[in-house]
Amino acid sequence: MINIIGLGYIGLPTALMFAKSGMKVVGTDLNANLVNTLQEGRLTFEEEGLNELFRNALSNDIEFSTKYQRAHTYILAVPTPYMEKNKKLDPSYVISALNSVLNVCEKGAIIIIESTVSPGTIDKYIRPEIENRDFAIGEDVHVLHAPERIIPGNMIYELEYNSRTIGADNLKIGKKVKSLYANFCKADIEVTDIRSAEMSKVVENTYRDINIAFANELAKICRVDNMDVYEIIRIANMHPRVNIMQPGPGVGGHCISVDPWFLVGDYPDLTNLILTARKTNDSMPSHVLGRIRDVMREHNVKDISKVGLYGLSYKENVDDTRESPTLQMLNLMEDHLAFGAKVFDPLVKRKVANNQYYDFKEFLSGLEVVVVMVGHDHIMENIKYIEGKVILDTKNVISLNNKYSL
Ligand code: SAJ
Repeated sequence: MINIIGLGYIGLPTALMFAKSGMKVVGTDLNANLVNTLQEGRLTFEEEGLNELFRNALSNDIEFSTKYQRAHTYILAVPTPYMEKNKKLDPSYVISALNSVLNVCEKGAIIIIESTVSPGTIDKYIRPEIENRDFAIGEDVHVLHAPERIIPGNMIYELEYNSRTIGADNLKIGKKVKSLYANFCKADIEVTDIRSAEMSKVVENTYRDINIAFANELAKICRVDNMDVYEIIRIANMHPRVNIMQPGPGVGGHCISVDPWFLVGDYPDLTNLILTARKTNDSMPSHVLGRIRDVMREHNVKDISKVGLYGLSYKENVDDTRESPTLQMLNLMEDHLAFGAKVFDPLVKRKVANNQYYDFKEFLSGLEVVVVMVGHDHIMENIKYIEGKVILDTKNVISLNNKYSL
């Protein structure tokens, strides 16, 4: 039996994949509402292919529980935020889950940390916690790090086809866990030491953050002299050794906008580039606000309630609003402009903002300016409804000539 601790964006799909592969799975989460919902056969978030996988898993051997159960293998997929005061990792959720596991686990149990952690976390927090409880690591319990790499919007595919990394104290236990993941993962699984696994995961997301920051800086430069940043990036990327990402209204989600801070927090004197990239990406909601002001001025729109923000999630085709650039911008707007822009997202059904609309046509009614903050497929399928309006397209997804860009 395998026990997955934490049934969020990573833990739940992972638990379902193990169940699909025929293993007995228990999914544990302290949130009783979440567990009840899953027990009633309802999902807690939307994701391409998740419903089908859920139905498949339910017909296999899976159960959901708020109680930690005795098992031989545990996978911890709990939140690992950073602390606002010093940008260092907050290990409290992992430590708490670990202690609950240690209360019930079998001798020789395998404890796999899947949550992204800052490099050194397992040495600094996890090993001492285990040893303080008089467990011998490598005998009474084994501890490993197997960071996930799946991207929201394509998680189910990537669970099966993305390569993975497993950090282990020795090759034997690493290979054992490799064969466990090979139950559903068809790609390469690389076994390394724990510190390298921790670091490589954070490095992957930091690389992406820096690349996006470069694109965002280019967008700002191009704005000054009215150059087309998308055309420039398109052409530059035709060079066989250049691969610049796309500018946008900011970097959201709970990974790319968080993980680089772990390095800044732990190595403040060595992370100028990483910190600057973070700041550049965090400055984009404010840049978009400036562009909204430009467009309003140019079209003599005085009333912010004539402006509508399309998209509340942190990126296209997901309903996740964590660290969403739109929400960051709304916070700024409350400070700088008379608040009142309308907001709408076809995928975000719960209320996350003031003046949020749930019907596209009601949202558009009376609007003069539509600001596209997220490139959901929905907006491309409904371009005809916004054609007559002034459009500020921060994601470069609208194929109309007279639109405004970043
Ligand atoms: N974004 C841009 N420009 C781009 C690409 C993305 O502005 O060219 C923005 C998005 O709009 C979004 C943010 O960046 O606001 C992050 O989105 P994302 O699609 O780049 O990444 P995440 O956060 O959804 O998932 C990342 C992935 N990491 C990498 O690609 C290196 C995923 O594989 C990880 O599993 C995930 O973080 C995680 O859990 O760590």
